[in-house]
Amino acid sequence: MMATYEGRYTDVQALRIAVVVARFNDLVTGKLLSGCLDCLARHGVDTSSNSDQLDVAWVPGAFELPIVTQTLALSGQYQVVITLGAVIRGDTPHFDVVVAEASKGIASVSRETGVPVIFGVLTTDTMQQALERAGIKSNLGWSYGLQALEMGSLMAVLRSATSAS
Ligand code: INI
Repeated sequence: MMATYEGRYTDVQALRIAVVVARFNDLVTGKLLSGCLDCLARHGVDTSSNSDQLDVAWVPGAFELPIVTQTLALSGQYQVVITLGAVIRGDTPHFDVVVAEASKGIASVSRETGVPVIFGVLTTDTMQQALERAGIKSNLGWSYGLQALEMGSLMAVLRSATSAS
């Protein structure tokens, strides 16, 4: 019989979540973090300062996201990690290098550790475009929070289904 696997947004009690945020362009990344935490809180995650469900790590820039994400994923303490960053082409001669290292690094951490990692790095041509995606028009941080809940839940469903058969 065909199986359909889906993550839910309501299975939050069993999740421990880490968020790794780049300080570079923190006008943008701080807003992404606010949107992300707002989404998690509205879905029942304890985002208070004494939370046992959520930890936040700050790194200098998007280039450093993979190594810290890897350390957190390997700790075995988190079911999902969210990365947040903003790389802006107009201000960044080595835009392509930073974006390539961040994206490849984050993808490989996720595959190699088996911990889902949400790619929340905005890559835009201008600061205006980044701000539009971080709150002026919509806040993609909110979507990254939702995607984290879905993936944390989906991986739990898959693990349980595949270990039972
Ligand atoms: N880091 C970013 O997150 N965004 C950027 O736009 C950016 N620019 O413009 O260079 C950036 N650079 C810093 C980089 O991520 C590292 O922190 C730095 O090179 C030290 O390794």
